[in-house]
Amino acid sequence: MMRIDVFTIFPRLVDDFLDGSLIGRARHAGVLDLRVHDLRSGTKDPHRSVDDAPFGGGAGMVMAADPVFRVVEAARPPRPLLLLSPAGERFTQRRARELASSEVGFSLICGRYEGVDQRVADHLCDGELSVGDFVLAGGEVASLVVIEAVARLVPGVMGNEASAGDESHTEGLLEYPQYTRPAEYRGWEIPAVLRSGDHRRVQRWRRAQSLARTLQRRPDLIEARGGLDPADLALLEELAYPRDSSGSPPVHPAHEEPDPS
Ligand code: JF5
Repeated sequence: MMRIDVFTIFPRLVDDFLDGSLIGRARHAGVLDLRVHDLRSGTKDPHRSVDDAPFGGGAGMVMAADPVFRVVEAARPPRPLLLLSPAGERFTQRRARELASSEVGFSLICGRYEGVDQRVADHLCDGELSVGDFVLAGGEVASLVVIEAVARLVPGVMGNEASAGDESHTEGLLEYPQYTRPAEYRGWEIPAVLRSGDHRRVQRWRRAQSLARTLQRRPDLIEARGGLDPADLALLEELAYPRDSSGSPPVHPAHEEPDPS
């Protein structure tokens, strides 16, 4: 069973979120061994303080090393042990897959205050992880992001049986648009191709949509895949950017997707 340990000064916040989500099911079904530790249990003073003023002066407080070392050493958590902070390595789907494929699991420390005593990162953790280029009040929400992204990849967690098989050729592209009933809503009709019953046509349309969306919204992702191959280019031209009589590049009204019909 995969074990995930979380170290935080807000254990109830983390616990309540996880139990309220689909992860709670997996947890209570014995598929995931999730252990949330209160960093305040590592304090010795009556005020249970985990923070202190920074050496060198300056505003704010710093999470002290000792409570963190004590609680982590008592728990003997699975490694890698990762500190969540804006200064960490970017957490990506690739990293989620790596963590999900671990036999033993992994552990997360939620930073707080203006930072964490550097000796935690230097002498206790195996690495630092960031969920994005912004600053949170603490690492708790970031830890939930990581746990949810990893847990949904673990077989048996969220009705997850088919693992990643059909992902390979859409890898690194944005999703195509999805529709459900009714076929016409407030005068907006779904693309006719989706009612054609022609599975091959639907698949080609969906891939063209994924490619066109990614090109428009996230050209960096196209670049990262090494550009478009000739087959993708042909599909795009045929279905997403059909040639018109004007010869000018396609222009789309704001908030509308390219009309592939
Ligand atoms: C934190 C010092 C931890 O703000 C974050 C964060 C942003 N991306 N990933 C994590 O964590 C809280 C703030 C300051 C340490």
